[in-house]
Amino acid sequence: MPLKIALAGNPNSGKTTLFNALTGSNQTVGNWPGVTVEKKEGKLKGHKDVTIVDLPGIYSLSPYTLEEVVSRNYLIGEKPDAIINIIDGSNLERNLYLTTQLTEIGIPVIIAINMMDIVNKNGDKINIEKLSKSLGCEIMEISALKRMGISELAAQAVKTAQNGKSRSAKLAFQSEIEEALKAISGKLPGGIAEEQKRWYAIKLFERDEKILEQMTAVNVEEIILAVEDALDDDSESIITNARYNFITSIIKGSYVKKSSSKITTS
Ligand code: BGO
Repeated sequence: MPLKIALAGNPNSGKTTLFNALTGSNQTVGNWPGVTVEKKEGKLKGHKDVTIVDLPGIYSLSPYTLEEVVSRNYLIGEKPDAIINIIDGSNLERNLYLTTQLTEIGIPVIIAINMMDIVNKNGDKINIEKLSKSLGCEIMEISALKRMGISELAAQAVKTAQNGKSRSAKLAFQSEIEEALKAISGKLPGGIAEEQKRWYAIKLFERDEKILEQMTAVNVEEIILAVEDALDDDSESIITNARYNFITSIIKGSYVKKSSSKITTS
């Protein structure tokens, strides 16, 4: 059965280097529908029936840049069989912000921690087992530049895509928000796949302009206002802060920076 695997990550995470390593010279370049953002696809080396779709480099799945909109429209609309989320291991905290969103859209995610040559050289330590547990995803360590761990990543990505099951998101928001998301989910129009309901509910809670335009008949303003009142913040910041708090808590348990453990004498 043909499989599609999307490659997603922050700009400068090494996505192009990884895409080239996974596909070799077997690539086609075009544009995403209706926009002049480049779309690259390629067959996974050694797997004629597996297509890797390179998404634009993004920091988030918000509706504010063309790249983010293209990426999320593809992920939500086309539902690839899996996502390889490449993250820069030397910049773990910042890169995980996107990860917390990719794991919410009902598609299996494999995380490829890139730049491991730099992480190792710096003497930093990532506890992969703990991080994997906290995020609910398989994690592979790679260096796209040094071509390290690429075949293992490819094999795991195919396996995950074939299996087809996404695990549920590990980020649980505080109870007021979870209750609001539940109430919003109950108001979603018919025809939305079960595994995508949480993503849509979060976007509506954030008053995502693109999703509000799509769902003009859904009125969730009262639900949002009640939470904003209770937590004394606007709904978009409430979600953003919760993501950063989650990331801080999991980094604490799974990442040790060598330099931070040194005792300074100055
Ligand atoms: C330059 N390890 C190391 N050390 N570097 C890596 C790795 C890795 O595993 N993977 C990628 N890089 P892109 P996006 C560069 O271009 O694939 C490097 O934006 C330079 N260029 O080589 O382009 C990669 O597609 C001059 O570095 O990322 C590239 O996600 C000096 O990370 C950069 C130093 O990779 C971004 C680096 C003229």
